[in-house]
Amino acid sequence: MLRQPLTASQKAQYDSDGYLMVKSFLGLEEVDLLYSIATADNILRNHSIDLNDQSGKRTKLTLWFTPGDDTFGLLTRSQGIVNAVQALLGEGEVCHFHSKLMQKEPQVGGAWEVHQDYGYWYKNGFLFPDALISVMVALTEATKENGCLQVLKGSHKMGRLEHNFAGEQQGADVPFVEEAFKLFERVYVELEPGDVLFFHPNLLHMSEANLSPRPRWSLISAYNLSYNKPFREKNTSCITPVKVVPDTAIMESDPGGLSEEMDFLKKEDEITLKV
Ligand SMILES: O=C(O)CCC(=O)C(=O)O
Repeated sequence: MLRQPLTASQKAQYDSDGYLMVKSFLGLEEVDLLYSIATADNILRNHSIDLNDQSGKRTKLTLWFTPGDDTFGLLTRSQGIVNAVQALLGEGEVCHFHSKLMQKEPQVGGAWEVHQDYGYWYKNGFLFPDALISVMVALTEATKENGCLQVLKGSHKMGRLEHNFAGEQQGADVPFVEEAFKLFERVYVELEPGDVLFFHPNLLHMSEANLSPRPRWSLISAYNLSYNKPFREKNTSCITPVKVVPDTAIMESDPGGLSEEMDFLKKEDEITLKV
């Protein structure tokens, strides 16, 4: 499927709200392929790690750095996504920091504390938050009921807040979060499979546990511009320009999952986790 380039008004919306949702950015056949690989792939399952929220509920994710030639790698390197990231970040070479497959299982999928992604990434030593972005691709529907992402619209304008451990996650400084809730509109970002959400690393966001009978799976990929060299990050994918492939490569590829050789995040690395 060929994707439309983002317009100037979409870029203006991202700048002012801190996020941009694009409906049906992926076609349903692409999502079906990705979701079927995600749910069947043993390598993805074997490399998943659990992160507990404050109530001890488990959230499962699999994170890798360098995008490969598998179907997920082709998606994250595809022209349409890279062009959209470029349009939102501006000049510079687009690099893939990491991707994580979020597996929010029915009844158990844990919550995510209120945080900014830059609350984590600052600790990796990235100097320029505006050169980073998260791209969430919905593989299943995400609703209020199954714990969709919630954002505080416009909160990225506050800049970076302090973050502290909350369970096994990082949470933004509570008094600042309380003030932010008074000022900014809370938006439940409900997505259908194939919808994509781009969001700024200083946007405050969170999600509740999935207490519904339905799974909520998504892929969240983080991108960076190559000039933004982190001084505490050993992995170099975030400063290696993406080898772009045409959008059509996703469906033309031999549908395959990730390789065992990939640089997956391990549980012991979690201390520096950005996830
Ligand atoms: O998928 C979710 O529910 C939240 C994930 C999140 O907040 C993150 O990855 O930064």
